[in-house]
Amino acid sequence: MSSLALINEFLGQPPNASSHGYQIDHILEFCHWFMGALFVGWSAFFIYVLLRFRKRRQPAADHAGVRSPISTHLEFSVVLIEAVLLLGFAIPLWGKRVNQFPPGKEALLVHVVAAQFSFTYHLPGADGQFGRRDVNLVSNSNPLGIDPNDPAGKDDIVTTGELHVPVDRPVIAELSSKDVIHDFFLPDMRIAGDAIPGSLIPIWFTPVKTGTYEVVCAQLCGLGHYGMKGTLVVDTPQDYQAWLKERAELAGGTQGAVASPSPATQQQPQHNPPAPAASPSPGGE
Ligand SMILES: [Cu+2]
Repeated sequence: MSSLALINEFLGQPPNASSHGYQIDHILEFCHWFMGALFVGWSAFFIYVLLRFRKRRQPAADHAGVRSPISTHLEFSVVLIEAVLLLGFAIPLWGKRVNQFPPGKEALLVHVVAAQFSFTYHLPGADGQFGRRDVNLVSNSNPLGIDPNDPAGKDDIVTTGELHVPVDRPVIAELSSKDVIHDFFLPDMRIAGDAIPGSLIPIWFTPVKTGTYEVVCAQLCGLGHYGMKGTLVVDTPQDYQAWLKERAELAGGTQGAVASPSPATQQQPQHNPPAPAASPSPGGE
C-alpha cells in the first residue's frame, strides 16, 4: 500500500477511504506517469520531425520512407504496456467489483433510488426485511412507494440526501432510478455505478475510515443535476446503531414504531443478495 500519489493529488483526487481504493489509485497514478512519458516522447519526436524534414533540409520527398525498425519496436512496446494495464490490472480490478460480491450476511444492503434531483436511501429497519414497493403508491410523503400494508415495510428507514454506513463492513448499494439515468458516485470510496430506470445495479465497497464524504451524481441528468450532491457518513458501529435508532424514532409517526435495535438488528438483512451487475434483473419492485 504505497502512498505515492503525486499526480492523483495534483489533479484533486481526495484521499482514499475504502479497502479497494488504493488499487485504483495505483493504476491511475501509473497511467498518468505513463501518459506523461508518452506525451514527452511523442512531443520530442514531433519537434524532431519538424526540424529534420523542413523544406530547406529536405527539398525533395523521399518515397521509400523510414527503413529503421526502431519506430515499430517503440509502438509495439507501447501497445504491450497498454495491453498489460488493461488485461492484467484494469479488467481484473473491475471484475472483482462487479462479480465478487461479499456474502449477503456479511454486507449491509441498501437500496439507492435516484430521481431528479436527489438520492433516496431505503434500509430494511430492525426486522432486516425490505418492505414491498409499488410504483403506484409513490407520493410526496412516500417517495419509494413502500406498501403500508406490508408488515416488513413498517420499520423500513427511508432517508434522502444523507446515508449513514458503519465503518469496516462491506456495503452493497443496489442502484435504481425513477426517471432518467443517474450515476451514484462516491469519489472517496473510489466507486460509482449508473442508476438506470428499469434496472437494479449493485455496487459494493468497504469504507475503512470514519468521516463525512461527498455523494455526487456523475451523469448530467437535468438542470438540477448539481443538486444531487449529498453526504455519506461513515460511522463507528456504535454511532451507526444510534443513527438507526434515531431514524426509526423519526419514522415512528408515519411508518410505524420500531423497537430500539436489538443486537439482532446488527445482523445482515435476510433479503435477497443482488445478482452480479453483469446481469441486472429488470426493475420495478
Ligand atoms: Cu442525477
